[in-house]
Amino acid sequence: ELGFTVAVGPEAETAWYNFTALNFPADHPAMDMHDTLYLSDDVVLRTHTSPVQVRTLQRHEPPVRVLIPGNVYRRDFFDPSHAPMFAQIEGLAVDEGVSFVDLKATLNHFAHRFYGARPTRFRPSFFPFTEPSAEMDVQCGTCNGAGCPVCKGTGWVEILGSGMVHPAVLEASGVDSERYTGWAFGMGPGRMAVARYGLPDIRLLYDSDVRFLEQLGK
Ligand code: 2U9
Repeated sequence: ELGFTVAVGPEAETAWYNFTALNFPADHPAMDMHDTLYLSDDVVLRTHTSPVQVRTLQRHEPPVRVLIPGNVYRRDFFDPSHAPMFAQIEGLAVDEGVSFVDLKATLNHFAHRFYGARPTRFRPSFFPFTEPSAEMDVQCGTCNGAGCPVCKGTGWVEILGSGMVHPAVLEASGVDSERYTGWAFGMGPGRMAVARYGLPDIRLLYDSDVRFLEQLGK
């Protein structure tokens, strides 16, 4: 509805596309073998879909408005609530004169279309690839904000992370950061489903229990 196109890219990525171009400092803990699956010294299974945005910016002059769905890999399967592979949807908009106002308006529009007319809020956050950064919450649909186990008593559920693309990321992708600005977001479809349908546990989505899947299909 908003003019975004869809792009995809490789699941095996160089460390440059996965980390360096995205402004991760060389000693960032995410680059540790403990957190990332390395296929060789400089090739990893991507830990997010962000390398695809870098590739898109390298190939296309702005204006760019793109959505990137895909599977990503992390080594944190030590705790039963984390899976080694999960899906992400990221988005990126880069053009002249793009501001945080565009980020808030677009993400609020999305939240209202997807979750219904529920209040939203933005909280300051940090990511290496965006500055400033913000996480977005939607009012808990299970308790309508009163506080319940689904929202851990807060009345809010986190639905995505976002921010203005860091100038160093634009420059690494071949974009003139004096001329262009951009914003980006990332979210997990599993978490989106939990918030939208009031599911009690994200792991239900991965268990392949036919009794659950039949209810979700309706
Ligand atoms: C480029 C520039 C900026 C993508 C972003 C997030 C914030 C984020 C998490 C959401 C839930 C990952 O699946 S999750 O755990 N992601 O919070 N992602 S901004 O920013 C980009 C991407 C590419 C070139």
